[in-house]
Amino acid sequence: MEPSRDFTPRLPHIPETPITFASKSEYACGMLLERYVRGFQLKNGETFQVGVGHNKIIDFYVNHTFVEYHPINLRFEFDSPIALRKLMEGIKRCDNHQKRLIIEAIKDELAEKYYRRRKFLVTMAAGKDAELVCAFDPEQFCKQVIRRFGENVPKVPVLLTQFHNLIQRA
Ligand SMILES: [Mn+2]
Repeated sequence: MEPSRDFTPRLPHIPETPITFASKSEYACGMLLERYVRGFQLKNGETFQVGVGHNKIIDFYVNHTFVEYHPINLRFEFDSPIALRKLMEGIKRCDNHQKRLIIEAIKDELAEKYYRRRKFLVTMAAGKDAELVCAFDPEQFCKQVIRRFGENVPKVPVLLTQFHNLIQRA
């Protein structure tokens, strides 16, 4: 049988690969890494979901750098539902500008705390020179990871469109 000439390789669908993604956005991150970083391939435990001890894993290992994609969602980040309720109640009557500043400040602080906790684990597992990049939204991931490690990478707005298309397709 002749191989079909109109065969075009496609990205693997999630169920066809032994790799399982925690979320659609993590899937998008993984696909962009494979698309743009030369030689990068998702491999469980090696370049993807890499154990760093204490039952913790880091999403990706790219060019000798640990990469964690972790969007900050206050509803999941707050350990205390009472504290979250107080915060939401407290900012109810603030104007939008004040609301945005308060939420942003809390998100920034939680992101910083998250980074420090993860950096500690990475240091314990791989030494003090091990680098960790935490991206807290798609734009940071595109800028700090894909633009940095990729080759022939389009500009950030184009990358972001691809990111969102991948999420749709996942
Ligand atoms: Mn993650």
